[in-house]
Amino acid sequence: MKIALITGITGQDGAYLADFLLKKGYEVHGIKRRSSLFNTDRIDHLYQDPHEKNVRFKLHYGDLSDSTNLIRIIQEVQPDEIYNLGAMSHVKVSFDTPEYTANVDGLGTLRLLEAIRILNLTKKTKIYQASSSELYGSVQAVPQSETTPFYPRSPYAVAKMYAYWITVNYREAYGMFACNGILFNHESPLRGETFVTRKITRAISKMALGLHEDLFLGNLDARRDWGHAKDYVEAMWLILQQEEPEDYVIATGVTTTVRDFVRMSFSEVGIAVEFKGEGVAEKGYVVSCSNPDYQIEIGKEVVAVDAAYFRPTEVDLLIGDPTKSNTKLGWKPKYDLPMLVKEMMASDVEHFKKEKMLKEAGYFIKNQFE
Ligand code: NDP
Ligand code: GDR
Repeated sequence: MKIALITGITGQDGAYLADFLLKKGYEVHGIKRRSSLFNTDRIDHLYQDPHEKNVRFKLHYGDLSDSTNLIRIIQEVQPDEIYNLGAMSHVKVSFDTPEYTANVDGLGTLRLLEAIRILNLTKKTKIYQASSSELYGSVQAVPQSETTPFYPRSPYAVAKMYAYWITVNYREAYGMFACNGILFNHESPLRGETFVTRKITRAISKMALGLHEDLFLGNLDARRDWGHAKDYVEAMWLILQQEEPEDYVIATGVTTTVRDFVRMSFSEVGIAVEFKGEGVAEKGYVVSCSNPDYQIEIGKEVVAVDAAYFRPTEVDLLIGDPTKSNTKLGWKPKYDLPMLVKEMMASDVEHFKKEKMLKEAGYFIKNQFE
């Protein structure tokens, strides 16, 4: 039985990857951070009582900023494969916490690579590094491929650039099976709630159900190559199953503006929205509603721009060239963007329908101190 260790197992990708590897027959270990509230919602369905026999899913407390902790866990687990998904992954937040982001997203990768080296596991343990399309930053060429030059535009991207190159360096210096997956944006119903796609699908679901009024966003012109996390974790695994360790772009090859993502999400609940105005004065208005389940006033302003969500330096356009992963890995995404939006909207509508029912039945506790 192969053994995998996943950092960032409580995140969106960690949850999908853990599920994927368990189905492949792996023993899966994950590193979770200590938190004052439970932070394992996304993986609770995978939990196995440690008192049972043949437990194949185990969690360890740890942190990418703590070398000795990482060395101890890797020594204990003796993994065949490490997937380094742990990171402070929010680009905008990295401008507020640049040093912490560099420590975890940049040096965290170094700590793992060094742990493998110190423990003499360089020939046994393969490592996948979660690199990002944010490395391309300021557009040098499109579509972006494995050979497009990097120009990072945020503390997050600069930290990930260090992680990218230290992974390449350990591969070349010590012959380690260390690979970068340069993944373009990927989303799902499990996406963190402050990333733009999930922020949009949550707000629109609430609006349609009469639970919420408006949606404030930043740059509506930004274009992203959005795929589904479920497809992307399969690519991570494929990258570590190859004969030779290499770096791969994982993308759909299609790019869409934030504005169009908003339109597509509204249309899932039968609402058509038109945008008027420019820059910070741009707003979205309801022009029609064809779904009788949802009552929304025609002409209502439902989207507005708030400059607070602008980034000091923005990444305007991402569109990946997945030729290498399509041909060498045989990887092809099963989801396109309309399917992704449909799934995210259906999941959020379902969630907020339950919340609405609880609220109406008087079970919704707003403030436990009231
Ligand atoms: P999430 O933000 O959903 O998950 C991040 C995970 O990292 C969480 O489990 C989080 O723990 C954990 N983490 C944060 N800080 C630390 C730390 N100091 N030590 C250990 N673990 C930590 O991200 P995604 O699942 O979306 O992304 C996975 C990885 O892929 C990240 O590295 C991200 O930067 C990268 N990436 C993501 C893309 C995307 O579009 N989703 C695209 C390209 C790259 P907790 O739950 O406790 O916060
Ligand atoms: P990104 O994702 O920065 O690409 O990083 P995010 O969803 O945060 O932003 C995408 C684009 O939307 C614009 N935007 C907004 N973004 C947020 N979060 N909130 C808003 O209100 C808003 N309005 C407009 C942004 O300016 C941006 O252009 C994600 C993360 O998962 C990274 O970890 C990963 O490396 C990259 O994707 C690839």
